[in-house]
Parts: sequence; C-alpha cells; structure tokens
Amino acid sequence: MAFYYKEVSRTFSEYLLVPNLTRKDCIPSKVSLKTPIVKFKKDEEPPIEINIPFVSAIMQSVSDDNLAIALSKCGGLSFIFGSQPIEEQAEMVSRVKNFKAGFVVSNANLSPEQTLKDVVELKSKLGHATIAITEDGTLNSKLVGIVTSRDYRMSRDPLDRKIKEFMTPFSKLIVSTTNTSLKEANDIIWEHKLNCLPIINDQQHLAYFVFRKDYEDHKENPLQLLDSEKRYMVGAGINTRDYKERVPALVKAGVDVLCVDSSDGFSEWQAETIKYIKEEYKDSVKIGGGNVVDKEGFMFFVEAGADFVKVGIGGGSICITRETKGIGRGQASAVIEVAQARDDYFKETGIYIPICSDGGVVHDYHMVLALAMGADFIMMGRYFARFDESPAPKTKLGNNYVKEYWGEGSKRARNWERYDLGEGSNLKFEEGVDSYVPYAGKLKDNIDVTLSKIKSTLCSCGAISIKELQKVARITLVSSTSIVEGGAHDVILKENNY
Ligand code: RVP
Repeated sequence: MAFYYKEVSRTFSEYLLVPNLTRKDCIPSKVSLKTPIVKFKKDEEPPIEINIPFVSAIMQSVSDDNLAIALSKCGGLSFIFGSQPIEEQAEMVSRVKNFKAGFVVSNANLSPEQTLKDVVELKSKLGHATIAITEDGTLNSKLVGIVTSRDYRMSRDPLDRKIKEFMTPFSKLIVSTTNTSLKEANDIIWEHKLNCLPIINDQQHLAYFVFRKDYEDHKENPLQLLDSEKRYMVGAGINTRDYKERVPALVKAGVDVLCVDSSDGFSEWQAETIKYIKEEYKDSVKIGGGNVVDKEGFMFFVEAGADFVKVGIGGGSICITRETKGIGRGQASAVIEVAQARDDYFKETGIYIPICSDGGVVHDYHMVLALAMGADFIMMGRYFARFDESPAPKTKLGNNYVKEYWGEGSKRARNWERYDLGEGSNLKFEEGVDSYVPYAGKLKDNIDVTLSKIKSTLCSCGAISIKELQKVARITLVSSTSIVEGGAHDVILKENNY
C-alpha cells in the first residue's frame, strides 16, 4: 500500500512569524546575514560563506555573467546557467572572475570612417554615451579617439558626417596604462576633471574605460563577495551527462562552486556525477546537488558527498512540474523536513551540510520564513529576472515595462538534460512556461529594500543572525481569512498605493 503523509504539504504563504522580545541590541545595522553555502565541520570555519543569503537560479533568463557580477557586488552568488555550450558557459565564468570593479570593457566601438548615424544608432541600442573609436571598429586595433555627446550637435551636424571629423582624437585624450589601479585612475579623473579615462595596453588597444560616475558605486559595496585574490565569486550549474568535459572547463575558468541542476535530483545519475567529481578533484571543487524535498533525498546526497543540498520541486513560478507529472511538495513542508534531517545529521556527526531553498519565493517575507524554517540560503529566479542586469531585454507590454522569464523546462530553453530520465534528450512534454515579469529596475536598489525588510523582521523576532533566527523563531500557520486580514482591507485604496 502506498505511503500517506499525515501532514498536508504546505507553502510559505500559509505561515507567519510571531514576534519575540526585541532586545536593545537587535537593530537592523547589527544584523548579519552571512551564511555558509558548503559543508563544514563543527568548530571549523565554513570554506565558503556568502554575505547575503541569496543565490540566483541556474537559468538562461536569470544567471549570466552580467547578473553574476551585480549580485556578487551585493554579497550574493549566481549560478551561471548550464544549458549552453561548455565554452560559452566557461567564458561567462571567466568574465566574472576577470572583471575588475570599476574597469569597464567597452562594448560600444566604431571606426573613424563610420558616421554620426552609426553613433546615434549605437547609442540608442546600448544606452552608452561614450563610444570608443578604434582603427577597425573593434577592440583589437589601436584606439584613435572617443566620441561622447559633447562631440556633436544633433541639430547642426548632418547624419552622414564622418566620425573622424568630430571625434576627440587620441592626441587630445588623457589616457592611462593597464598597470593603473582603480584609485590611481580615479585620482587622474579628478585631477583632469574627466568624465572617463581610457586605459590602454602597450599596443595602444583600449583595455578598459574607468568612469567618474562609477566611483561612488564602487565605494558603496561593503558586502561584495570576493575570493582570496579579490575577484568576484561565481557558481555554475552542470548536468549529469557532459560533466566529464564541462567541469574541467569551468574549473579552469575559475568557478568557485558547482551545482548539479535537476528538477528531481533523487537519482543514481546525480550520485554518480557527484562521486566522480569528488574523486577527481577531492575537496578542491565544491559541488551541491538537488533538488529534493524530503529526508531520504537529503541523506542520499550526504552519502554521495555533496557540499550542499538544494530543496524544492514544482514550486518555481514558471514551473508546471506538479501539473504535468503530479510530483512535488509544498516548499515550506520540504524545507522544514530537510532542515530537520540536516540538523539531526549535524548532531550525530558534527558535519554541517547547508541547504538551499529553491523556488516559490513571491514576497520578501517568504525569504525570512525560508531562513527561519532552516534554509541556509535561498535560490530565486523570478526575483532576479525582473532586474536591469538579467539577460532578457526590457520590453513594453501594454503600458508596463516587463522582462521575459522562461523556465528551463520550457521549449524555449531546451534544457532537456535537467529533466532527463536517462533515455536521451528528446522532448516529450514541457515542465516550464515562457512568461513576462514586471520590470523592477536595478538589482542593487531592489536588494537594498529586500534586505531592509529582512533585517527588520529578524529584529522583531529578536535575532541578529540567521542562526539565531533559526533558534528563536516562532512560526504559526494562518487561516485563509487571517491572510485577508493581513493585507489592506475594508478601505478604498488610492491609486498611488504600492
Ligand atoms: P522562482 O524563483 O519561483 O521563479 O523559481 C526558480 C526555480 O524554478 C529555479 O531555481 C528552478 O529550480 C526552477 N525551475 C527552473 N525552470 C523550471 C521549469 O521550467 N520548470 N523550474
């Protein structure tokens, strides 16, 4: 006879936190959200911790190098999507690792023979006002000048005017060389009242621009997540098919942590993949597995040697696995059970294996609930897909700006490895949808607001760290009528609310 769970499968919206005494030292500025993401032993320092408990989903529409840099700047970590050719994924990882804060590789480049029309088109396409002019219009030739909006007047200059006639030529530029530090570059910018400083290599090729406007930006990231060589940290997703080729390429590119990406990770292929990587690389490569929703799944990954375990099936906003296959579990129930298994295992062995709650976060308070229920960190897709830095372009839908967000199990992503049950990569049915999400602006601005809310909730619960929250949190189930009571109700809302 089938096994029946006694408890209903529940999700975050069915719970609330009940406040505890807020001590005087419980103030938001004292709250640390630092959290371990890989296995460690009792009384030892975790080998990798992130400064805010968020990681971005292993998805084409979420985690490319651009979002990874923005998130790492804020203290979180991205897992670059694996549903792309090995070289391209490794290239994204290496772009994050080689990114020098404040040093921008120019992607707006033209040649002196091109025209004002090209400048205008490029500017409207990329939104940059500073264009590098190089001999052949690529970064592989000499820098011969730059064009900014100060160099032309749209009302007077004809669109077919050649760039060489109005650019600021190299001879008039103040430039610096690649051994310049960010501090030195900024000093030159201030001294000469520049808006931007081109940094050139010994062949006079443009290596980077340093912009005046970025200066404050780089001073403002006290939580940025850096490795021992002061490079941004980044993760990457892999699958259970081509890992023997993919992992070496990612390791060579400098990846900090890997995760096997699968909708249902409780499979022999995942164990095989993790065991192989641990045999090859010992502890020098950190790898997580998932997704699972119960104690058995967690213990399976513990045996396989995983450094963390990812929790959640079917709760993703773009995920239709529960509808198509009838498998899954409410995200809260899954996290609660797996967290208990993690704690029991820690008590028995002194080995702590962090767990990641993946998918289903809709409101910021869901994040605090996930943490309070025992998650060490949280993976999100929809949350990040809405920001400027995510890969899809911003478009207009009716009167609103939106970004596209598609599931890895959708036809569009063609990531059949994630859903593969060992019989090849043919699509039989989709487990994800293609959708829009409301555009929400810059990642940092949104994360700042989210973090303020989370810190404030921790203070109400009488905690100043995630560990403390997990010890002291008091969580209650809510009735559907009390959920109605929790929102604005029985008033006529003015239009400008929210
Ligand atoms: P959400 O944050 O709710 O958008 O969920 C993101 C998660 O959904 C991912 O981290 C992944 O586990 C899952 N996902 C990604 N693609 C699909 C799908 O197509 N079904 N599901």
